[in-house]
Amino acid sequence: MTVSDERIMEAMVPAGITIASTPYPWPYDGDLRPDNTVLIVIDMQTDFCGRGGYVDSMGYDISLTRAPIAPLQRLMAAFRAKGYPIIHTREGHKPDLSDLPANKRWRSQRIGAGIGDQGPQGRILVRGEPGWEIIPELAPLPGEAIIDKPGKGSFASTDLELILRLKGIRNIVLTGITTDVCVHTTMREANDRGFECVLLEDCCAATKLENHLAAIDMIKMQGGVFGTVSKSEHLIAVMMNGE
Ligand code: C5J
Repeated sequence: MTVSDERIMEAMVPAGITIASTPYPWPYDGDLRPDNTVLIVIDMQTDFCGRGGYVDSMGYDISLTRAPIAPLQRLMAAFRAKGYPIIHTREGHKPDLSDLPANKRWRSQRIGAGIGDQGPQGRILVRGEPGWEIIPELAPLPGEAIIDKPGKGSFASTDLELILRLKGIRNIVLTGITTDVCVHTTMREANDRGFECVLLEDCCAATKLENHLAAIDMIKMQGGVFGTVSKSEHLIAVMMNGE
């Protein structure tokens, strides 16, 4: 980088409030407030991180997808204490499976975790079943929106965008599971709709560590192709101390 490149980069650091993140401080323009910023907690359901749920039934190690629980508890406490909104999502299908594409069901059946089939936590990924519930450690509080989605992205076939626009939200903090599937899909959808996104890497996880790391790396390409990546401690420090 030349001296003039460094000057250009310095001039582009915004004057307002930002958090340390890679590849750029977030949000890009320093406009971080409780009334324009939301935390989205994606799919922290028994099916994705509990014993006998969908991910467990597929044979993956749920200690990976449980790793974000403690950091998320701290982050959610900070959001609630400072009056920032939280939105939760749940992946799942109607009991009659009318919103379950045949190919999604077929693919799950092939690996022994058929969506809609009976499992130890009730019918797999079906709304209203025990496995579909958000885990008690991260239970939503009354007044926090819950988005039920039939797919991987949180915008497809849901009213999430309407809710965000009506609230005046423009900054989105992305967390939850899994980094490479539902979190990434939601981040891409949000970025394409003009939202300013940060993913908190300690508050996300995948069914395979390499996929979590690769998904994080992808965000950092092209100057932040979908947004930027940070850790919860940086955001909590700014929210609690105004640093
Ligand atoms: C998956 C999700 N991995 N919540 N869903 O099927 O990421």
